[in-house]
Amino acid sequence: GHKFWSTQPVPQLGEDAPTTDGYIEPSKPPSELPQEPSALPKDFEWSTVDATDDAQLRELYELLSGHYVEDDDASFRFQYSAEFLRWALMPPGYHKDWHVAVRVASSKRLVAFICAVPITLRVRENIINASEVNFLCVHKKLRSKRLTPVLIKEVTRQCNLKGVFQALYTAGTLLPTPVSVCKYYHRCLNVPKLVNVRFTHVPQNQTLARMMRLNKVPERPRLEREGLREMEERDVPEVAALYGAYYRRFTMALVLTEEEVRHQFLSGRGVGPSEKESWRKPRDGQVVWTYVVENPETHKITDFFSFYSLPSTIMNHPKYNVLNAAYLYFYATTVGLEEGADEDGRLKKRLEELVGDALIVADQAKFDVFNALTLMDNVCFLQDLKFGAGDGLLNYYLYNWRTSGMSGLTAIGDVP
Ligand code: YNC
Ligand code: MG
Repeated sequence: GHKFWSTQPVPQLGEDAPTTDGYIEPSKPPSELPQEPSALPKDFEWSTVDATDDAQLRELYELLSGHYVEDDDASFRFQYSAEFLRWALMPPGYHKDWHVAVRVASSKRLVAFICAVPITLRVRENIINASEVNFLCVHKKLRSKRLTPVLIKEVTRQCNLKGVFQALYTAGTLLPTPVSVCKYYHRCLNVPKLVNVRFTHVPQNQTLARMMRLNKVPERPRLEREGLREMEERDVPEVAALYGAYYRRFTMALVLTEEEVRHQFLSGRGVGPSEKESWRKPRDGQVVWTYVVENPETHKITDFFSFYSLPSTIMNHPKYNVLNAAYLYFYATTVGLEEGADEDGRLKKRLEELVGDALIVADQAKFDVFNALTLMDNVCFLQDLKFGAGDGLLNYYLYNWRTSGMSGLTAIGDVP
């Protein structure tokens, strides 16, 4: 049984699918909310991580790189960079109170963390002022002490105090109750390294050389002649409009303002000169890569794609200690979407061109592997672009919102 989750406003496992969408518990006025956080075990105290302070970001980086999510056989552990954390924790309208930390009272050492950031979420026709909860982490020495429910209740209280009563979150763990489940897919780029660190293996009927040949990608993006270039500040309004039009097609999606588009696609780009050939060289601290296609005649933006950098620590390997992984992020196109129909497969072909170019940019930027989930329109191109199914799943959850499972297209998650 779920001692904690059975008390929370989430659909319980095995419950009948709802017939209408809506909240589970009504919102409360501030006066009815607990004014103080719950008590922590003796020797610990509530705190925050100030994401504007590099020293505190560094502390969070240290906690997560030692204690955050690992794969099933403890070979790889996510290693979010400090720059990534700054980008993820400080979107437009972020609240520092939502970056909830637990510290040792005497030493102030950071031992647990959870955070929320504001989002606008559309689920079917409902637009929800919600939060996205992420980076829940408890130091390995403090596991199985029921600290997690205390952290979740505190981040919930902080969201409630700002008038937010719904949340979106993902986890590899199965909890009550996913709205959607995605599978991870992987596109090998640096085959010898991936084989060496046992991320993948050479199939029996193959050789390493053949596997390398099969996975080789061209050196220059194919859409360069059609106007592929890095996204710039002046593209924000058009990219926002393109995003809005494309994501209307999905059952569940984030709603992004222009300010949020700027943050998601430009602010995580790191520092350094912006050169014409910059797709060849990552900038210092670059977290996100965003490319647009500008039609050379009309100068309209017809497509964009983005991916982000999330390395993993390779545990116990004599030669390599970091796996450089790129993750497909948002993308959109206008090609093949006229009338909403795609009878001749133009959308599929265009997405193959776009994501194919994302692979080339990622390969030039020295990523070892390119990952994607079975969400949005990804399923239509994963196979032809030589992605292979991984064994990881990612469950998507909504807090205090009832909706039936997401069959068909969703921008966040896809029921298998
Ligand atoms: C998890 N990932 O089931 P029951 S994902 C939520 N998300 O409760 P204890 C989780 N709940 O079943 P431990 C969870 N994992 O008895 C476990 N639980 O009802 C539940 N790993 O607590 C679990 N990060 O403290 C059980 O467990 C209760 O010491 C047990 O700690 C768990 O960020 C954890 O995977 C995950 O650091 C912190 O293992 C620890 O084992 C750890 O005794 C490595 O807890 C890192 C890791 C999780 C990544 C993520 C999303 C989190 C979402 C949290 C839910 C948010 C709800 C919405 C709140 C805002 C609402 C508004 C408005
Ligand atoms: Mg615990």
